[in-house]
Amino acid sequence: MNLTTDTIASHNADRVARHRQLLAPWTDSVEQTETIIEKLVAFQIAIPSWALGTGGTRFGRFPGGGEPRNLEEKISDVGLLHALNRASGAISLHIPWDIPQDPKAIRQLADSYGLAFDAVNSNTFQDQPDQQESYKFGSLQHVDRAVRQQAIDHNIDVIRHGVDLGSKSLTVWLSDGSSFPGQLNFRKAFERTLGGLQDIYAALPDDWKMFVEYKAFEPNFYSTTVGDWGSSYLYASKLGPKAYTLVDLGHHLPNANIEQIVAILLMEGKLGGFHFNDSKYGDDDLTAGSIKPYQLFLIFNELVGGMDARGMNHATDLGWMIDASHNVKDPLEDLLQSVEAIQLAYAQALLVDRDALEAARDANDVVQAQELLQDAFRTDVRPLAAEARRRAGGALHPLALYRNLNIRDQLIQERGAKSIATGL
Ligand SMILES: [Mn+2]
Repeated sequence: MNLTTDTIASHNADRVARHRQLLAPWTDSVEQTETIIEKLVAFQIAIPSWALGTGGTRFGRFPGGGEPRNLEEKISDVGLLHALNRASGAISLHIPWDIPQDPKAIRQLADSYGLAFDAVNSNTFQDQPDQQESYKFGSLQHVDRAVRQQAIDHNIDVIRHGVDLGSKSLTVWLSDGSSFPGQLNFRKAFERTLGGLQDIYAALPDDWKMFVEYKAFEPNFYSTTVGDWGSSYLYASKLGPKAYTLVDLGHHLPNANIEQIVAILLMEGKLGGFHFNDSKYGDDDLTAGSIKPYQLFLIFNELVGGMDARGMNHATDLGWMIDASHNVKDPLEDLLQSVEAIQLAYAQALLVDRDALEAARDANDVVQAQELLQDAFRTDVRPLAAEARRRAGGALHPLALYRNLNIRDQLIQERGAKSIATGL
């Protein structure tokens, strides 16, 4: 469904007086206000095609209805999010769930919503009905050359689909690993995986990036062949300059210091992109910022500091993507919440007084260093995010407008109460 500019304008008209009151202290007295708003306007977060339906758990799935039934409807859903918040201007596809039958038409459709195609994702973690070999014991790490070749061919196929759509990056997440001690020769698994990644890398267009995503555990529970940032960094370094590490916030062991990982990868020029989500226990894929907002802020603090140290463009030099799954929420509402949480953490990180922070560090003033970070984190930057949306043509309060328009009910009428998103 399409949102008209009139709908958004009338929503904003009802709220703009209050919004101006909240924004006034910023424009009156905070020097960086304009810069932060401009950076927020430019900052776009890609929505994964697989987060538009109800994900469920191993135990059950409770779909809310109106899920997108095909790629066109997935693009339409992301277009809707983008119309509301003007910060979701890209979609990340998953092959084979989202194979475009008519790439030209799909590109035009995405274009009509102002959407670009972010990283394309391959899938060798499950068997497809028509495939010859099984990934039960891994894909690129597999002892059988034929299985490895099938996985390589699939990834090259994914690159081709991405090229057709104007994507510029491939994300490879491998579920490869072992569930029991003794099952796998770690060294051989690494070497076979590296060999496969090299073949895929060789098929990468010159202006593309390859993101090597790591994950500490699950679906394998004893070892994972790309298990942590160290192994991802190792693969990416051996592959070459187009290969980077991708950090998924949920893919670490509990209490890992993700902000430090981010700082080191950025320093080495090997951080490629992000999958945002949040978690309490494992790879819970919850709404970004819903459980550990301070961690999200600390990560952005390192991102902003690290990108500025390398003269990088915040909006375009890293891949910003959400990777989440929704069990009990309307997926679109959840994604609106995630995007806003990411914007807020980013804006707070932009507020950090970096010169003062370095001075405090150099003076071993631990208290002051902590104060500087917490001062930024405890600042309510929501008026800045709202202003960025308003200026970009979005809604001051996307979630409120989504609810007022009963969009989910409209989607259920259009698509049915039992529609299931492809891939779920
Ligand atoms: Mn991920």
